[in-house]
Amino acid sequence: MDPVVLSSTLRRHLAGPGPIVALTGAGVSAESGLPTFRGPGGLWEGHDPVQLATPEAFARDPLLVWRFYAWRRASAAAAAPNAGHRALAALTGARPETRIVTQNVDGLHERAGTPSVLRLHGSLWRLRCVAEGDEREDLRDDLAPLPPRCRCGALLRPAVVWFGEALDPGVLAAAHAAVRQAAVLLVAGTSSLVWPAAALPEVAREAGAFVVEVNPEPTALSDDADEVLRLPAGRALPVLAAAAGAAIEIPA
Ligand code: BV8
Repeated sequence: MDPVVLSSTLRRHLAGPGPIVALTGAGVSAESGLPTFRGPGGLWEGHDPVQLATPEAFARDPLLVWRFYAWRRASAAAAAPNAGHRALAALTGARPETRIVTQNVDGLHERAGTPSVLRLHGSLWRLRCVAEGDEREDLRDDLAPLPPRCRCGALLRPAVVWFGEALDPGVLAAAHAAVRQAAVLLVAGTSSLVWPAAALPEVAREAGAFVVEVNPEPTALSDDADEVLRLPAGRALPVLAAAAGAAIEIPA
């Protein structure tokens, strides 16, 4: 496989001062075997995930939505962080001002060792009581009988942000603050179609960040990125992290 070659401009930006921020999407977990939302295999039992990830679907059929999320939890639990997740964790270790902002809910950045991940869309590993509203971490392998219920008797739901639901304002504000400070924004594994996450690269650019897209396919962001690496995240992120000072082996 040809080595990943970075431009001198990109190398200069990565080696320079200032925080590096990564905005990641489902594509960063693709090499861990987790299907993306819009890619091949993105369907679950013939259902479009986007149609299931809504409060309306949950209200209509909580059991169906919970079967989908129980499958997502089992898939994520069986998956391992890949070289892309590990590279970002190593970068955070080498340059502690690095921030990882993710749209993913699978927990693989955390399992790779990234200490504090800004989770824009919540987590498969946290549940919320629909009556009391409180959230709790729940790592159980098996939540049967589905749909799980709170001690109070009300339904529990995945503590993720569904389509049509507002993101946590504190998390969104922290993500905006992070990208506004970024010297370099790495946008990896996202089709840049889902708002308000898709607004973050423009916020970064307007504040002076050098924006790099890592994606084997063109996206809605590609024309506005300062540099595009048409590569899978598992190949590109280790090289980018090493160029930014992380001590990691570059997979052959
Ligand atoms: C909001 C959690 C307003 C759940 C997710 C009508 C009504 C209401 C809102 C809207 C509406 N129409 C539009 C909207 C806005 C809507 C939106 O953006 N819709 C899109 C479809 C147009 N947004 C919302 O609803 C947001 N909320 O607007 O609220 C509001 C405000 C105030 C008060 C009330 C309401 C909420 C959006 C969050 C939805 N939740 N996830 C779950 O995961 O189950 S989004 C979900 O889909 C993911 O989290 C992720 O964000 C998104 C998928 O996007 P990607 O991550 O980019 O994945 P995708 O499959 O698209 O692309 C993968 C990419 O990876 C591809 O480009 C591929 O080429 C690449 N790739 C593949 N392999 C690799 C790779 N890259 C690198 N390496 C590889 N190996």
